[in-house]
Amino acid sequence: MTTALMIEILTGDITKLEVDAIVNAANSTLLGGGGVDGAIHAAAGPLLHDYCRTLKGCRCGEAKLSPGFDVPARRIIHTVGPVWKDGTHYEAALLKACYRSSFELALQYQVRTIAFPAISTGAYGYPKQEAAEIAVAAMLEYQHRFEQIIACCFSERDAVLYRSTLQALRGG
Ligand code: AR6
Repeated sequence: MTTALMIEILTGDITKLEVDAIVNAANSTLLGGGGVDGAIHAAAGPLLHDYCRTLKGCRCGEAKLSPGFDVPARRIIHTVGPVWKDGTHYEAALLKACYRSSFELALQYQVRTIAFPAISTGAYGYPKQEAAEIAVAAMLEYQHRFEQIIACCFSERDAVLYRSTLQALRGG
C-alpha cells in the first residue's frame, strides 16, 4: 500500500529528527516547560526562548511557528493541547484542532516532512488510546499533502498503540 510510506511511527527523541518541522506540545505561554517542550527548548538553545517571547503566547488548539535554532529540524511548530478533565470539556475537538492547526501552518511554510509527539498525553493527562485515534485520523487526513509524517513516540509501548490504531483506522 503506497500510503504506508508516508506515515511512519518511530520510537525516540523528537529533537533529533532531521525533518522540515517538528511539533512541540507546548503550554499557552510558549516559554518552555517539562516533557517534550523542555527537551525541545534544551536542544534548540536559548534563542528559541527569546524568539518565543515575541510570539505572545498561543491559545489551546492553535499553533505558532519558530525557527529550529540548534535542532536539526528547520522549523518548530508549537501547539497547545488541551488538559484532560473528563472528556466533556471539548478535549477531543481541541486536540483535533492542534493537529489541524499544525498541519495547516506547515503547509503555509512549504513543510514537506513533519514529526509530531503524542500531544497532551503526558503532563496534560489525555488518555493515550483516545489521543492516538485523534492523532492518527488527522495524519491520514493530511497524508497526501506531505512527503513524510512521523508519529514520534517516546516509548515502544506508545508506538505499539499507534501502530494498532493506524491499522484499525485504515481498515486492516
Ligand atoms: N520526544 C518525543 N516525545 C517526548 C519527548 C521527546 N523528547 N519527551 C516527552 N515526550 P508532555 P503534554 C512525550 O508532557 O501532555 C510541558 O511542561 C511524552 O512521553 O511533553 O502536551 C508543557 O510546557 C508524551 O507521550 O506534553 C506543558 O505545560 C508526550 O511527549 C505540558 O507539559 C507529551 O507529553 C504539556 O503537556
